Amino acid sequence: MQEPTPKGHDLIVDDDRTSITVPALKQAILDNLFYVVGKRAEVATDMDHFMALAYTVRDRILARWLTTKGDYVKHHMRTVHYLSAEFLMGPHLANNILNLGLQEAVRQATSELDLDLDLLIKQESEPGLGNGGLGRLAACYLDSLATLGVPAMGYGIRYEYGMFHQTIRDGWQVELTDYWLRYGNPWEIRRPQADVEVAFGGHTQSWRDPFGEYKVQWIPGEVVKGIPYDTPILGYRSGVANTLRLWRSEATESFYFERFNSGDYEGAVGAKVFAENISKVLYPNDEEIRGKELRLQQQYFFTSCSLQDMIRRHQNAGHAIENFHELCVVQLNDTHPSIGVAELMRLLIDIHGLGWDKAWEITSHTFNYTNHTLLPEALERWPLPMFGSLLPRHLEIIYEINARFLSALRERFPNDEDRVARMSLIDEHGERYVRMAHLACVGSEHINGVARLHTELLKSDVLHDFYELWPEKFINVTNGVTPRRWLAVSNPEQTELMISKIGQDWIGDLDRVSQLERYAEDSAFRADWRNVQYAVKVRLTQYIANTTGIAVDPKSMFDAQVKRIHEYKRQHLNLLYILTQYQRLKKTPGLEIPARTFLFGGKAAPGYFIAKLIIKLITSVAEVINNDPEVNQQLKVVFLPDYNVTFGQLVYPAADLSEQISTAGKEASGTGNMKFAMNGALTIGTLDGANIEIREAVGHENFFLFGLTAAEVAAKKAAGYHPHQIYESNGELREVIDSIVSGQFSRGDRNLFRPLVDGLLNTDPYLLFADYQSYVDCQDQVGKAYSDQEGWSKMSIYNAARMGRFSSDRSIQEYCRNIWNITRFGVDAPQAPAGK
Ligand code: 8GP
Repeated sequence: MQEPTPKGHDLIVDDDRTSITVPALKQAILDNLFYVVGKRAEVATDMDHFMALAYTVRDRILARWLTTKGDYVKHHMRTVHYLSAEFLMGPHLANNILNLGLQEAVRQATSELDLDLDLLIKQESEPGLGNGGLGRLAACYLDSLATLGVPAMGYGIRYEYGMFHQTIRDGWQVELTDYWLRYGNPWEIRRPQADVEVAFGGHTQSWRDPFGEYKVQWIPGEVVKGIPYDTPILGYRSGVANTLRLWRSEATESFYFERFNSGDYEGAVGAKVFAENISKVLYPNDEEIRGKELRLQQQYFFTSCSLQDMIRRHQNAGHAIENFHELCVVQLNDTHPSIGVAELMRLLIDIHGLGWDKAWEITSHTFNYTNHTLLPEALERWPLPMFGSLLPRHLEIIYEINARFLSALRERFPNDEDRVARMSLIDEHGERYVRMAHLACVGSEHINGVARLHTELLKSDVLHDFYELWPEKFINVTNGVTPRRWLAVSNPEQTELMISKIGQDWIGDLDRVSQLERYAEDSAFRADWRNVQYAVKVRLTQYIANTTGIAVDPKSMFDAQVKRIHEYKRQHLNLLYILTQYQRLKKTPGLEIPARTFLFGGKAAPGYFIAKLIIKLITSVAEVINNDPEVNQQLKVVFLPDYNVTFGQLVYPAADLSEQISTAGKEASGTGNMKFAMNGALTIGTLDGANIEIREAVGHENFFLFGLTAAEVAAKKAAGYHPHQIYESNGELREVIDSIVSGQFSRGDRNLFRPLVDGLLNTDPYLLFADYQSYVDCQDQVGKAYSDQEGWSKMSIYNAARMGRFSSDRSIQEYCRNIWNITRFGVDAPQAPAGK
């Protein structure tokens, strides 16, 4: 074997760790099985073989990874640091095989070893280190950053327990812990030599140094260690592999032993528990987390680790601290890492000795903030006493930032103390809070929303005062999703058909998918399109049968709503239509409607009672309808338990109809809407989030629109909304609501669903009743349209062909151009081999 040389392309040595010939891959799988997994082939399990294959693939990424890192340093490239409390990566194996261009070779090698590649792929437990949209967006963005060759690094937390697993017992959601690391994680590399220390609690001391300069020292109460775990993020055929660096918290030996040696055993154990708890578990809340100290510890922990790491790498590369913001740009994925603004100030002033003004210049040119929600209750704020006792030095810094900010504000808007109070970093109405969104706004160069409407609503409403002060900071970047995972990996059947007509360039450049448009008018292609769709539906049908025991008909329309369960997303509006159809069928047996299978999937935050009750109502309605022979040939309702990325990969390709039915003005963007449409599903949706832009792109005639606009919603609420009147005046709605209350779906229990129904009748904050008739009419139109299969296929193809804009590659290019000021892409790294 040749000795690898330490530089650039020469790192690729054609040996059994890098060669991609089929015999070499076979040999490598066997070698890894024996030497890394420690098993003989005769006794190896599917999991052992998965591990051996994963190491084989990782070996083929490593040269690209190390070369990429080296190139970024060598060329002094401006680098994006994407800070996110969540990265919902999904399983890596199939995606890495695709991005390496090794699909055919690996399939051949495994089959010659008598291994079933699809079965091995299924062994991988997904790292569920996120709740939903925000975490999955971070993962799509990492894929695009590497594909485009943007110098970038993801930073987050290596939660030991990720998003809980959901099972359904007696129709209710039950949460089980997710120990995703049980069998080990073949993708990550622990780097203990790059550890950092993070302090908490204690107090500060200040003094004047001999030159009269004001100095502060933080004497912490606890110190913990952050250990980085690195995962390579390979671009699609780009030759680039960026890094996702996740931090694990551990006890520092010194703190532990100090207490141990002085006989304070409890204290020693306590310090260890404190430290290890920080990265123990992901909070399973998708929008709102209130006052949880551990959550603030997590946020500060990973943000501080990441900033210290960035500074160290910056200085190790020979750069002066004063130039930090020229080479390092930070994107704050929501307010979760926004404590970084105060932390970078602390590091620059207290540790690196810069003055306030220079430190502020650097800080305010380093950060950018993405907002992901319009729900006012989801804007993070921390009770001041808790914040001050956990981060005393940061509170002082925030006070100082605030004092300077407010005095500038008073100069600009004299005699407007209401405005000052509204914009202050400290909420002083009653109990005092630190407002994290305000800290992010003040400390960031750019602030962005995630769809056009969302950004407009930030400007006009949620962050209106900041927009008036700094209009130039606000920018829109509509979300996107990666066509690699969400089309090429998850829908091989459709991908194959598309490649046969328009080649494969669209996988790396989704604008090219528009070439598919001309096939919409080709009836032979439409027939192929339907056959592919049918095959994909059969795949999901088998899965549904295996997991839920429910038999669904792949010829029925698959109508899917998969996303977190939340009142504003209105899974219960979908239910109201299902029940309307149910009542109609009961009244008029044999009513001509196309058979439909309603698919639901999604988790409810464990403490969110109404969301859990919505799940119970879905499963209860499913039980009644699926077992009613009068209707169950035409209607089926399925709740798919434990919805996650892996599962999404099965559902998006199989859907005919995508439900995007949030109350207008509530869904910041949505990204599931994009995944469905790319896979050829038609959307029924409101003018909310990115639906608006999707409808513009695919054409109004290829989208089922209903409901009030955001402006109409606001006007209706302002005028006084009376859902009870709608209930009184709409016969079908009244029957549906009465049937729920009657106990028809709760074995006679008239109280079970009362909290849900009473909420709708009395306040209905998400305007289900106001949109009910419009939704029902629109759904009836959908049914009619589906009966015309030729017409439906045309619309489906137009949807798939016009989704180029919603690739996360486009979003990332916009971030590079409009926010990060990154113009240099790519590295010297060797390109991935050609091939499928
Ligand atoms: C989500 C938004 O609800 C969704 O519309 C958007 O597409 C997605 O972010 C990506 O931009 N927001 C969250 O997931 C969110 O706020 N999660 C926080 C609790 C973590």
